[in-house]
Amino acid sequence: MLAPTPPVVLSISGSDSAGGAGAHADLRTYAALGVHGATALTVVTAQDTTTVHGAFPLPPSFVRSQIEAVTDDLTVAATKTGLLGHPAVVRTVIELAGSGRLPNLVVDPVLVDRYDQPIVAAETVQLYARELTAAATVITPNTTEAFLLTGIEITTVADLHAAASRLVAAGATAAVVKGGRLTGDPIDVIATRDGTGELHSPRVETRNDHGTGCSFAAAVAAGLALGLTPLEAVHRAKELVDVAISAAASWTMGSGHGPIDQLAWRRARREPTG
Ligand code: PXL
Repeated sequence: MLAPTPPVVLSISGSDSAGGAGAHADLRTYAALGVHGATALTVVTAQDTTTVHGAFPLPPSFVRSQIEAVTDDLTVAATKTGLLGHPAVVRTVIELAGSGRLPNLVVDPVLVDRYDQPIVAAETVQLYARELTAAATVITPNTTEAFLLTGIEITTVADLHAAASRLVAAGATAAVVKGGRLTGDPIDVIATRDGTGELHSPRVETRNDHGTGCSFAAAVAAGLALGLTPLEAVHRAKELVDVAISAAASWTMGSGHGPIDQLAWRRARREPTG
């Protein structure tokens, strides 16, 4: 039987030596959703589940070479950006997106670490706020990143709505502001030109949450590549991440924040229930 060719999604993201986040999380998400993942690596990190011991940015010109190698040959249906780091890499993405080479661009603005400390230069943040947001089909900041991009301090659900709307006003087709760090059950807010809506999920008690944001954005990109609308892709991405967090909740991998089980989503759809 002839198998159909899967759509290709390109991740422009960093590598996590412990396999929890970055390109590693993206590729497991693509495998779970049945799309082919290609990568342009931006930064190679030496990290375990507790600490980032070092980060080695690849030369911006070589990041560009990887993107061009992939897009010159493969038909890319969607692109996801994670940790871009250097402003020159952000400029490259803005330029190539403007020329139509990076369709269905999902921007996960990786600007701070899990302790909210900045991990990129101020110039990188400005480029995201002024130009990359406008190029995005979907942008997926957490509350701190949304503050850096919009200037709106987020402490309430109403603030999530305001920040998501602001990002759409700035030119994104859709924006999801992830409110997981607010107290109570996690609420994310999605804004499109049609208005805003909320996505609710139960809070799962687990240390294993590394790569959650990467996986969410990757799942959105995969959904767009498969022909879903931004709203549909976001809802399915949220489902995938919820299933992946629950499935890995009791894993004991390393002494810190372990990975989530993106492939559980695929298993759940294959195994008969009841
Ligand atoms: O989760 C954000 C993130 C993205 N990309 C890389 C990372 C991390 C967090 O550690 O290492 C490569």
